[in-house]
Amino acid sequence: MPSAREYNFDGLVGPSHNYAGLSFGNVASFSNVKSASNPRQAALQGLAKMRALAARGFAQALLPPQSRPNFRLLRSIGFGGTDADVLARAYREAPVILACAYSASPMWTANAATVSPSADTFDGRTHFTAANLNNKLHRADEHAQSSRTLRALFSDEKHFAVHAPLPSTPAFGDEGAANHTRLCAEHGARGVEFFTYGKVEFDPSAPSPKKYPARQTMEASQAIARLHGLDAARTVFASQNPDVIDQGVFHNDVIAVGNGNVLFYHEQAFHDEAAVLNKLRAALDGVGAQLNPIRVDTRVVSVGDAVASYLFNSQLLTKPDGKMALVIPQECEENLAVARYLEQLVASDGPIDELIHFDLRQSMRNGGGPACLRLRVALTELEAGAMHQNVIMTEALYATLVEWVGKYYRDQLDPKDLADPQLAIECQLALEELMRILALPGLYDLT
Ligand code: SUG
Repeated sequence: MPSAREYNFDGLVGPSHNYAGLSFGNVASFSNVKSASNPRQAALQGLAKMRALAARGFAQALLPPQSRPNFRLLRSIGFGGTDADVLARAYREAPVILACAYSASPMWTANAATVSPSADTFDGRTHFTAANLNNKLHRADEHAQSSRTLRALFSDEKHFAVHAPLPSTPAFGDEGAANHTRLCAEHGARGVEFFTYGKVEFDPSAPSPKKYPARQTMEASQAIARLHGLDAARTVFASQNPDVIDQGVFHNDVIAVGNGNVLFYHEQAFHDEAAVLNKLRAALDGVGAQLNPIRVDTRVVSVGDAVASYLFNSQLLTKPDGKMALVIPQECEENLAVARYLEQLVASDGPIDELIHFDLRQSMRNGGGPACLRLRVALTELEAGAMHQNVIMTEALYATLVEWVGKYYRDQLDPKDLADPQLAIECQLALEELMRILALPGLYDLT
């Protein structure tokens, strides 16, 4: 069995990062609507996380932002003329749709795709499917660039397969890795792929939320598992608890995270907790691993505290000594119940013995914590060598990108700024230079 490392591909925050309240069901997005954002700070906060984790020896790379505003979207719905005409009329007649076209949401790369490492798939290649994200207008077109980006980074078909996204229709609502976790003895070994969903499109009697939308369907999860050629004995599907979706858990990664043989989760995460644990135990047994569940009880941390602090939207990273570090947002330290819980967690002699916290406030205010900001791709040494190298985080790349951000990013964006045609030009210039920095000349179609 070749050994493998888990690369975390963090989303580089784009220059149009703003707060438009576009995600019904995502509490932070809704509560910060129309406040001023700071794209420069957002990008620097994300880069600081990448740099610090790379410096600690974790395998760290990035996924570039997408081209904004999305003129294709605006023109397809009848806004015509010059680019400046399109922006002016869209701002006048449909400001929310203009905000959708400007959203920097591709920064949350956990939603970019679902990834199955080569150890799990029928043909021994790493499989990717970009998520259609069809539940929200501002995210529904991301898959086109996400697929293009993945094909550019993972172009060697001997090692990688990039599938077309699922059909963009409610039955196949797919939100990528935000509802997918892989459990295993070690990254290079065969693992168990664990898919969670919020509703079953064709079974109205199945559990589903009442207030907020369920973004991932069972039908989508099953389709991905088929496309990636996963073995049924090593694949587990489970329903989220619809009641927590209605409390703001719009993706399972807001209430659970897995790494290695550890599943760190909230008592109320799943519709049927006991069945989930039994299935995971049995499947892991088949790959010679033993499930290590870390359950957080409601009486210790309420669902409300979990959503407010993003305790579970953390990254669980295996360190060279085999112990794990939990990468958390600063908000966890500011929530009394969560901070107290974490203190006791790292002292408990369990698998998690360290907390690494980051200030990711710019992203958090749109409902994106450490885990939303990264896509995990476990790669063998051979596969890592076959991917595009210039997206791997190094001190040199960090320094170049900090300078690039300083040159192109504004430090304040108000809702009215989206009408400024200069902003669109700045965004385009920034990406043109980024293509050079990352040595990806055909990355964007900027025609
Ligand atoms: O899809 N927020 C994102 C946050 C994604 C978090 N991802 C994971 N949990 N994996 C979303 O709801 C807000 C945009 C705005 O309101 O301006 C937004 O899209």
